Amino acid sequence: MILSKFVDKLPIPPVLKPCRKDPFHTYYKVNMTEFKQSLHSELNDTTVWGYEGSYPGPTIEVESGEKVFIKWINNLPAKHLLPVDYTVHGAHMDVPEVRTVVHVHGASVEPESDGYPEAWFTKGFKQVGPYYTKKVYRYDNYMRACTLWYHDHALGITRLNVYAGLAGFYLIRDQQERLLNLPCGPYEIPLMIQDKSFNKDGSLFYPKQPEKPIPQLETSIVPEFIGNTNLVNGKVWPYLKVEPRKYRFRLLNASNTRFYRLKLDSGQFFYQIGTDGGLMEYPIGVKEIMLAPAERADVIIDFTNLEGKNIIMTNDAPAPFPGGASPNPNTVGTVMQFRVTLPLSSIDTSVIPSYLGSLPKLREQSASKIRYLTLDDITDQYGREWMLLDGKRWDAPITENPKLGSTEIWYLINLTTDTHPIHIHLVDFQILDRRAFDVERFKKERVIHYTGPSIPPEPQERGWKDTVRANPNQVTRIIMRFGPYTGLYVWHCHILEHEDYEMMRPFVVIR
Ligand SMILES: [Cu+2]
Repeated sequence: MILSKFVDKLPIPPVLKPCRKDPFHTYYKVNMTEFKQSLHSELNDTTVWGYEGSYPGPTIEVESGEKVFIKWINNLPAKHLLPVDYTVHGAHMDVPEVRTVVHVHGASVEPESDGYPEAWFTKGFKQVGPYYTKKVYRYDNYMRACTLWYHDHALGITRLNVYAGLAGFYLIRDQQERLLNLPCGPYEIPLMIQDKSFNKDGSLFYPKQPEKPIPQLETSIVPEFIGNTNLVNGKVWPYLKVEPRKYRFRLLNASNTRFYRLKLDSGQFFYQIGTDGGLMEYPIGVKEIMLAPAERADVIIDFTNLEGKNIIMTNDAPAPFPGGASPNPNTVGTVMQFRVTLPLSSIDTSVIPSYLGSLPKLREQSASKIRYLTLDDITDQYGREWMLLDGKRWDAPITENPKLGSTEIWYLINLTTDTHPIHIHLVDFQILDRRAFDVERFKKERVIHYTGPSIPPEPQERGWKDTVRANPNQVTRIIMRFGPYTGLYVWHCHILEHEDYEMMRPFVVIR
């Protein structure tokens, strides 16, 4: 059964209300529960997990510099909604099946509040992971305005917890951004894009086995999850009625594995104004936006003079990326529809500024350490594909130990055939370049022989990033400065099926 497109209105997640707010701090409580929600009007209501009874979770909006405390509360059932693979690290039979820990993706946060994968907790904090330290997380939000998101990060079941619905937006605002007069209020809308598949009864489908099942195992992790529908803000193929004016959209790819290359079927431009870490220096007009899992793009779409038009946002990124099949235009090649059918309620005085603000550039010469880190593809004891970072498993001793305040360049040497979105907690980085190299020779000699010129980051990536696409056959170089906190964090591939199966490493910032 193929669900009809554009029959459901785009939901817009509510903005979370604080329990307390005074000039010095803001306090929120966020409950995780299981409930039923309509994800498409032709489907029975679907059992999902969400924050504060909402999937996606409510949007958390904070001001730059605001001190925010959040008590994340697990009120989920003891049995997981989706098939758990007990052979995966941290998800063995010795831990409770349902564990949660929340990470605000892209935020610079003290280590105790960053959502370390082994700092999980169960319902009522009855059981906690070995790295659990506290109930109430603290967010200093000293970063500039940017589009972040929060999601679950529990070791070994992140893919299942996020797929079940545990994700929401976290927006930081500031005065500099306000002065730019960007589209705001009802004309600023977050769009969380995800792929999912459904069983006939409307329940979420997540595979128990890969395409070639592992006979020894009842349930096995899959090397990637590719759904057959697209959802935006928790609805399959929704529509949004818009006025003939400019809108600002915060685009987020919150899928487990699927990459999106978004276009508008009207052929019109997206005016991209921001990357993962906030505003770019100048807006750029682009016909397509590429988003790997966890990447964001802050864009303006101008519907002025398009009264009566229907515009479809499409996707033509192969899945898995880049070697997989192209999406069927009738299904996952479609994302959502904009209908320019609302009357103009007031004159559009918002602008697409020609200049957004200065961006300091991190200089290569300022780096005190260079790390060469491979992305590897090997095979586990069951013959399953096994992706590692620098040939090491999650519980191998820590090898990345940057000094507080120091600048480092990381060479991400991709020896696999997939693009991996590499995410580093705590810091924003800049992409220096990508460069083709001889993979086979590297595997033999462990030396990089470049086979092509250095390719600068795409214009869409020229800003602060926290997730970078490391493409196959390329060395991707990023530069970042570690701080302002010391302590234990993680870096990992954001394909959640990879992250859950060892493609994640701890790192420690030392004094
Ligand atoms: Cu990966």
